[in-house]
Amino acid sequence: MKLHHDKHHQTYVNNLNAAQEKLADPNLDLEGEVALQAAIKFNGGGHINHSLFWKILAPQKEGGGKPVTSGSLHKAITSKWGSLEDFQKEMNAALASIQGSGWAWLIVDKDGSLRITTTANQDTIVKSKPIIGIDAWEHAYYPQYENRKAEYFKAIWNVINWKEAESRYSNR
Ligand code: MN3
Repeated sequence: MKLHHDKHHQTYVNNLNAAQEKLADPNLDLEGEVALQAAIKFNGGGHINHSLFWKILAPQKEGGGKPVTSGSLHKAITSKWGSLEDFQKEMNAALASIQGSGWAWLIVDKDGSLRITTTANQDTIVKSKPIIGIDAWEHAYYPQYENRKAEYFKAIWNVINWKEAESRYSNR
């Protein structure tokens, strides 16, 4: 599975920086400030989401796709979903349910419980900690899979960095 994201991640960063720069203008009125919030939410979310995405993916030769079966995350997933396969099935169903652009997430709530959720556009996870995030924007799969979205959702598990996921969960 190829990754195509470097340039477009930079675009979110550039647009975030531009919006933050404008926000720092002492002559900006309140209307201007409010208008910039959408750009900050979108591009800031895009930056945060992709920063996690790159960490949570790894090429197969670097261990991508290889579940860590000894750790606390694996234990928590199998106790909630029965098996890793059943968890992946539910995550893929969440990915498939996204209308338009968005992300699917495995998150851990403050009480330690795991949950699958989705966000629209570049909305990011606040208040809970994302463990795995999967980009379900068309740009994430179209270059390699065209409209075969389900194939992308299946293949993404071959490059999930379970070591990183485990460490995000156990260091929460
Ligand atoms: Mn993307």
